[in-house]
Amino acid sequence: MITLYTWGTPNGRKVSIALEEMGLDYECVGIDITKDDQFGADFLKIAPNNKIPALTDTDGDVALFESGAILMYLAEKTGKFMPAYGTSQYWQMMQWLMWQMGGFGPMLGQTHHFVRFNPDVSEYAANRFQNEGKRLYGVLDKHLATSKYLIDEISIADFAIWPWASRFEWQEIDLNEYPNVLRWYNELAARPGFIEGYKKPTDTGPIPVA
Ligand SMILES: N[C@@H](CCC(=O)N[C@@H](CS)C(=O)NCC(=O)O)C(=O)O
Repeated sequence: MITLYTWGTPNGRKVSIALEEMGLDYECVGIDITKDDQFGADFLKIAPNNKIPALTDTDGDVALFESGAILMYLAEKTGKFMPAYGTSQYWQMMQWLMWQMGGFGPMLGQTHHFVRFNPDVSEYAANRFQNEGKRLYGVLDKHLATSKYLIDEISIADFAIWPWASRFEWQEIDLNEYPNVLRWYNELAARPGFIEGYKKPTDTGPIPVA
């Protein structure tokens, strides 16, 4: 049995979208990070970094945190959404997954703090993270001008990046300025796996439309 410990955030939705797209059975446990559930003793045993998402799988006695590691585990388990190890497509996929984990997620997460939630605390920080966010959207747009997905086929790299783009309103990003991102974003937003995965652990309303 797979259990996903999650909350309705981009990092959490990466994994619920992957589970839906892969057609795996799973149960969801809501970890309300606005109420400090992530510091509960039982959760910390699975996720000592006190952040969602985390996942356990009784098939293999697995307990994992870090969304990138969880996506790779699920792709390996199912043989879906990840090219064969060692192929050039595998390394291209890995490159974009790492780009998300090291840049698109962390930088946009800071944009949420300094542009949306605390716009007055530091003009320097707000400008720095918003400019970096725009630069990253530009990189993504340029790549998607010649590639349908992050690699030739839809992969866990798309599952990792898309939920961060779905917060474009919080980031004060106009997706119409990034037409290739918009095309990719809308196509994925219409997939049943994305629609269902976006609702976990509780339905917070429809996917934002740009
Ligand atoms: N690198 C981690 C980041 C996870 C993360 O930042 N989770 C946030 C929600 S999106 C969280 O649980 N925050 C609670 C806290 O920092 O106490 C991953 O990709 O899994």
